[in-house]
Amino acid sequence: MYCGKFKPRIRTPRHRTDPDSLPIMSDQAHQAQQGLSAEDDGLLNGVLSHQRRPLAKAITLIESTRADHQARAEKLLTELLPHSGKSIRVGISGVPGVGKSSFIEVLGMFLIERGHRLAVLAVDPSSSISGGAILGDKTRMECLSQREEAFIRPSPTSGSLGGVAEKTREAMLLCEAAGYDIIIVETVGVGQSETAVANMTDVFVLLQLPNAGDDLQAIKKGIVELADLVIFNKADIDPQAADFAAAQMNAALHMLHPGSKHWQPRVLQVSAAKKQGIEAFWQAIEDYRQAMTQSGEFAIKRRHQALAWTWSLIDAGLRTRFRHHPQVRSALPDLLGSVERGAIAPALAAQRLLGYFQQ
Ligand SMILES: Nc1nc2c(ncn2[C@@H]2O[C@H](COP(=O)(O)OP(=O)(O)O)[C@@H](O)[C@H]2O)c(=O)[nH]1
Ligand SMILES: [Mg+2]
Repeated sequence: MYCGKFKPRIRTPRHRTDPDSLPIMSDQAHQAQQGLSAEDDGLLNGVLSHQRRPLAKAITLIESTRADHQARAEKLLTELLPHSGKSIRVGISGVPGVGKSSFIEVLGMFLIERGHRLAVLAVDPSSSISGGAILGDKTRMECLSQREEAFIRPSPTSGSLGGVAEKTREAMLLCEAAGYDIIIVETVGVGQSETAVANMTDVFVLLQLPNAGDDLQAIKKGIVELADLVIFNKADIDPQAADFAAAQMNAALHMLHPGSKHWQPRVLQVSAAKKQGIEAFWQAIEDYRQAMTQSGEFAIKRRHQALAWTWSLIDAGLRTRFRHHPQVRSALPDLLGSVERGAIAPALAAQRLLGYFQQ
């Protein structure tokens, strides 16, 4: 495979790894760091000096369900958090076969040539069931994966609390601390993964095929309402069909999508295979970022996302504790059975179980 279609530009990269630009640790940070083992200290410094291997190891640590690993991961995250946040987080969603991997590969090469560094994370709701069949088979991204400026991480199997995206958010923060200025979170159109990804990214992109069936599915499932950009890929196959689909989607978006005061969702056409429309796509992302930053919405959205994330972790944590509570555990099967048989009202069963939990 030939990996160099975009002509390299002769100009200084904007985001190269310059030792002088790396964060210098404050005394306070040094003190806090005392809590880290020598090994984790190595990981911390490795991540902060933009190395891929320590980053991969740090992500493995946060993905681990072992209690001792989680304690280490928590400390590491605390150290790295102040260095996160300086990126644009792009969610990309679409059904298997729409061309997500192909598009991200081409987009990634385009961005690297403009001096960016990008991390690609996958959220795959199938991974815990099938070992990642939906995304895993084709996430190779051959050209991109050879580049030092790219970090590609397939989906972890689902985390201890069962959420598909549970660890992806933390992985994203680690990637930011490792100097990636563009984070792409890829997901398939299955289950709740789209909402989860839309809730952790700044801009949500829906990749579509230029045929009406695909549009209707997305509209029916309410995904279109999440999208800031709708992209028709494979526009090379039948340009007329792509024009038609784009026009229809435009009309649908005007009806369905409330948009925001400063951004109305856009529809674009691309071809990952022919490397067409990539520059226009990135321009739309830049326009979005500019409009949202100028209006202050960018920061507000991130703050809301952080709060919502905190609550969803609390919800998940409470649920786990609830299920592990000894009295709840022993009473649960009988009470649920009674609810099923109609012998007890759901409200009463819930009230009793919550009562045990409070004891
Ligand atoms: N003609 C054409 N084929 C494409 C385009 N983008 C992707 N494909 C093909 O569509 C298939 C699925 O692409 P892939 O990137 O694996 O899709 P994913 O499952 O969404 O990641 C592959 O055979 C690609 O070569 C495109 O723009 N035009
Ligand atoms: Mg793929």
